[in-house]
Amino acid sequence: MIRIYRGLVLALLALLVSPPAAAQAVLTAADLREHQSLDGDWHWSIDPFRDGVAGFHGGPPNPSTQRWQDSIQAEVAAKNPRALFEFDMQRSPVVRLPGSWIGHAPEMRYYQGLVWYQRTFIAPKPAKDARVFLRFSAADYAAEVHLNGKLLGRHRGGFTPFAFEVTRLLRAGSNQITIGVDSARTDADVPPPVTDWETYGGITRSVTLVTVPETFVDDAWVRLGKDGRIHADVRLDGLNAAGRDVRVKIEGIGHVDGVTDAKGIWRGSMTPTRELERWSPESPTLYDVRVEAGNDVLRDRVGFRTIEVHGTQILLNGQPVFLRGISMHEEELGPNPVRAITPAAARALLTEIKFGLNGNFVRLAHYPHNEVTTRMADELGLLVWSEIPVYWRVAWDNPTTLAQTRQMLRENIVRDRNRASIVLWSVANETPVGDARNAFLRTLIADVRALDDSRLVTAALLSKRQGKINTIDDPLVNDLDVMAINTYGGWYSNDPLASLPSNEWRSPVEKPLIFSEFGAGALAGYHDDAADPHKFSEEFQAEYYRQTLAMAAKVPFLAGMSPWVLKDFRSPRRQHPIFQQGWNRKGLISETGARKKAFFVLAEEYRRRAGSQH
Ligand code: GCB
Repeated sequence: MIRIYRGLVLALLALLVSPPAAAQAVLTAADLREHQSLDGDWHWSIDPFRDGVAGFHGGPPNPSTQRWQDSIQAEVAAKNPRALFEFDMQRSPVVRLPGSWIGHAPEMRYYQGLVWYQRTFIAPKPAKDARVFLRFSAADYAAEVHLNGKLLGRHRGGFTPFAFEVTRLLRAGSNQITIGVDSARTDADVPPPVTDWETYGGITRSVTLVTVPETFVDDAWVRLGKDGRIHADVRLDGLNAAGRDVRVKIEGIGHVDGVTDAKGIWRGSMTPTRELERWSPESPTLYDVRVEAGNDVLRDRVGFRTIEVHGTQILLNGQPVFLRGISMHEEELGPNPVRAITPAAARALLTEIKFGLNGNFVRLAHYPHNEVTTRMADELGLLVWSEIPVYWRVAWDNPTTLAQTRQMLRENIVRDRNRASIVLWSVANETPVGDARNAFLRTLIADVRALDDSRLVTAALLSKRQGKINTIDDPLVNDLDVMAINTYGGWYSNDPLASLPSNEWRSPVEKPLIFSEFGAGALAGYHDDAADPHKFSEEFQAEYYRQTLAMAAKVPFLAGMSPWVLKDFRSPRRQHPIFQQGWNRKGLISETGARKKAFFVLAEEYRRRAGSQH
């Protein structure tokens, strides 16, 4: 008993002496900054009972299970015959990161819990006027990070970046980094434990050491306002952040100068000295942008465009645009994806949308995707719907859930608000109407507007159907710029497909609507040429698309669609032994990229719509 008590006191003291830091920097456009990649070979070790986090009585973990110890376990044991380790990170197996652990070994396929990763790296001693941050593009779902035996901090939320300053902790020469990643989620998390997709626990995105000058541009947001001027918000971090000269330069367009306030913040705007080539899917022009402050230069590639709503239309650069889209998960093509999105993997998926389907829009469901993907959308010219995983059953009354969700939303928006491709921020998917839910989502909507007033806010809502009449009766429509509905008549209902076009849609407000989902499953290669084809055949899916598209064509306030879904994706809840085998089969292409019949139906519809748009 006394030992347990002593353990607890020690644990509390340790917390007081070195409180685990929250993520410490935004590091906008970090992927374009000078950095050392820590991707590559890492040792890994599972810890199913979390012995590395706490002892079995709940106190601090026993030294024999502390994976992050700054030691070479075999050397310690060689010198000290009584040393006890119940792990040995340096002799644990090695995998290449980033990539989910579901690909590490067959027994990891459905593992939910804690896994430790460790590697060493050589770093020079940081220059006197430099600062170094350890940045994670994402770790799914919760992470704790240790450098040379010291806890740097923790992060929760598997889809957004976080960074810890390590300037003073780095050793000249060899350094050891250890990360505990825990994929288990509770009802208080977003997303909650039950979803319709694979969790992909682990370090799924790049790890880098980013070097910046002592005072640096931590955040810069540069965009075109509806007034035709370019606006910039800049925030410096460091000892000399206040009263500092700042210059924002746009290649071939001009520059604007200013001085930061006492908090290191400067906001300014400029009239472009030359006609801007506006970014659009047809012409995805990006400009080199430099934000200069003291010794720091932050570089980014930014497109300039406007997006707004007029009545039931969405206007891109002042012109009505119909969003010819598709939804997709973050999962690379191939028989055995591990959520490792390289630029080539992102390009392969987005190219299929842009040039295969004749699309101009992608819904990145159901959580913030890799920054590689949003950059690729900028480059290729695809409008983007970006969302956070407020999905199905969320703990609306739990203040911790709300706080965590707001943090995730902020991290997503701040990471990506320089991406011209992103036009919609979505705050939820298929959440049942109720007071607590409405209040929760309204807080998020207000946050979006405070963080970024230049884009549109949406959410995928549920609708009500009586006979042939579908009504959007969610009070949230009043708060959103664009309404969105997921509709599965004919797939999850027994309606004959031929009856779908006679469905009618009614809206309580004069706003644009997007069909953010509709879809039907089909196993690539399964054909049924009967007049009334069976579900899961390519023919059923193709006919479902024909009829649903005919329904959509009759909705006057429809401004776009992102059917479900580009590619078959892993979903542990989809266990039909013949048709699904752990995959949600609503893809228009199979997991390896084979195009199903419905692909061509949608591609033809989009070709027709693209033609009539000019
Ligand atoms: C939905 C969900 C999506 C599912 C899809 C389906 O409404 O938003 O996450 O995967 O339906 O296939 O049922």
